[in-house]
Amino acid sequence: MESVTAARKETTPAVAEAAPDATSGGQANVPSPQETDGFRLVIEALKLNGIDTIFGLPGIPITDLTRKAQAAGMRVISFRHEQNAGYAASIAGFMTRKPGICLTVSAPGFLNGLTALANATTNCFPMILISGSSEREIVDLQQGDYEEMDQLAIARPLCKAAFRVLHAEDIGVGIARAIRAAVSGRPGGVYLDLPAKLFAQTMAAEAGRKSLIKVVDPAPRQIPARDAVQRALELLKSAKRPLILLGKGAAYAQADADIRALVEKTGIPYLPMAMAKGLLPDTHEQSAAAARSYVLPEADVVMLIGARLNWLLSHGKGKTWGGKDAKAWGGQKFIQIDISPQEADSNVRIDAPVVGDVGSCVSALLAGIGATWAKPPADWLNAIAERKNKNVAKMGETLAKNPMPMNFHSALNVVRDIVKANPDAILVNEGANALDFTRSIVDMYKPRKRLDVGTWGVMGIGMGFSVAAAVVSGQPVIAIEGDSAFGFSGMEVETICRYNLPVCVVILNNNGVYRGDEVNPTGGRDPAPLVFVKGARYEKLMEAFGGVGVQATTPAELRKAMEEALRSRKPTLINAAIDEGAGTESGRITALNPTAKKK
Ligand code: OXT
Ligand code: ADP
Ligand code: MG
Repeated sequence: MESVTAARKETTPAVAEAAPDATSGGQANVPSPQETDGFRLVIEALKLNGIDTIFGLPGIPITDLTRKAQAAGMRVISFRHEQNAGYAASIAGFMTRKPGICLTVSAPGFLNGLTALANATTNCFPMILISGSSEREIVDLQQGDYEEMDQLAIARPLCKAAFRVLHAEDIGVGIARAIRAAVSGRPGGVYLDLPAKLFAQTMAAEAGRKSLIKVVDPAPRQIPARDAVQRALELLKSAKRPLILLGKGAAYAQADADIRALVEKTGIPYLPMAMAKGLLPDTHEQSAAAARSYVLPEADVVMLIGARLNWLLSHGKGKTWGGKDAKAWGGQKFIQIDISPQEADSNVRIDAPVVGDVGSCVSALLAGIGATWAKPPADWLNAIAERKNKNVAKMGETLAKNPMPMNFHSALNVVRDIVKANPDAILVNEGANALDFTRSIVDMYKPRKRLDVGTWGVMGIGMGFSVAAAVVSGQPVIAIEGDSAFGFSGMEVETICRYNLPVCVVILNNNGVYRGDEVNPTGGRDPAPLVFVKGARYEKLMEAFGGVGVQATTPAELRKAMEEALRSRKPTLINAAIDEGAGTESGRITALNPTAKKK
């Protein structure tokens, strides 16, 4: 820190400014060896903090930043639309616990990235959206600058923190603050505004180097209070029908071995939220996923680990939890492990909040459990096993059918086998029916292998997540996409081909949003609002860029194409033709969809 003040003293009077995109081609404004500039300082500040990848889309004023970052050895992944770059950055943050970087141009590029920033904040994914911006003095007087917009003000309510850097010597502090804000406490999105003029500012190279900050311990452990842990253990001990709920905060924490030990040592059945699937293998005997609608209302003590009682858990009350009506409490007592002290009581009373990071909390609980912890009563475990076996057998029967055309089950039966044979592959998933059926049919075997629409149920994450997952992990990616969902980011198949990523996209194509068989009730020429071109050949899109395109009309064709994609690691798009009448409105969340009263 000492160096920043020193640097400012030394250099402020000497800071030079020049128009950055006068540098296009990277030729002009090259600082002398004794000097550095805004471009270099941004890159060096990121690299100093172990950030080696940028997801973005070039243009004024950040074109040279992308070039120079690549020249400096960073991985720069260029997208076709900033929203997809933003989703890529956010999921890279989730997978690595380092902030994912999305880089955009000003106003429209910034706005395109903003949805992903807001989504990252909602999902507690650490990400930094860095956008170039136009001339402050013109923007603030609203004099009509090129891509004029007060970006900082617009971003602020949609993210955890928003900063602007005006002087080259403050770049180190700006990046350090952005990193800390993104990953400390509850992770989230951060906006960093870099005005065009900043990039070409020069300063003495030595002072510039000293102004950078390597962030020490960016996400400090948060140790839970001993009495909070004790309270939680006592409540858990008193339970007759305990249940553990694992959320994506638990997956994010990368405390996999301790979480598994806690579940196994207590013998408590657990339910994984969608992105916590695989934290323990879905085939684990303590998984209650196949008895969800039984365990939620029947449990008496529920321990939430990195999961929120939001809409996905019916706010912890109502009929899902055995309440008498939609708002009534079901009688459960809750233990909640969360890094955010404000999360407890957000929906129902939390009897034992344990505030801290999942790793520290779980290890404290493990220490408190000791060697003599009694397993839950056998009648509870047996009752769950009975429901579970019934559901699994029922699912088995459905999966064994081979209807023509294919339905979601017969297609996903193939995906289920392929994922089982390739447990390191990452599964990206979006759609409505395509999402819900995949979640319950396709078992996951390892942590953080399932990436999906998350807290907002947002469509459009598909190709951005796939690109980032492949880039960050080097593992093959299988993207199971509804045909509508795919459309939100489909152009990024070019990105997948350009970087030659091992991504196998499977479109479960039922010709529309939810299903494809609706008709215009007026008999007019326009199609119904939810249906698409029948029998669209999405696989041609992948072929257009040199990837492999396959149309699959049977499970056997789908299996062959997926096996080949995983073997070859070539970008592949399989267009799986699904019965257009197979889906239901909004998938499993039909009840959330208001419909006009039927006469
Ligand atoms: O216990 P019960 O009997 O109930 O059974 C449960 C489990 O016990 C059982 N189960 C199992 N059985 C046997 N074996 C195993 N292994 C097993 N595992 C589970 O199965 C059932 C179900 O289990 P589940 O899933 O755990 O339980 P449930 O009750 O479903 O859980 C509740 C929820 C809420 C947690 C769960 O449903 C959930 O996570 N839902 C997420 C829903 C979601 O986010 N949906 C996406 C949004 S929908 C909508 O908004 C769409 N839009 C609008 C739009 C959006 N979203 N975004 C933007 C930017 N613009 C617009 C659009 C446009 S979806 C959409 C496109 C849709 O069309 P597509 O073509 O893409 O997709 P298709 O529908 O395929 O055509
Ligand atoms: P899900 O949708 O899987 O239920 P949510 O996104 O709703 O998961 O909840 C995740 C929760 O995990 C958030 O409340 C967040 O504060 C918390 N969280 C995130 N990272 C950590 C961590 N390292 N330690 C503790 N809690 C965390
Ligand atoms: Mg569809």
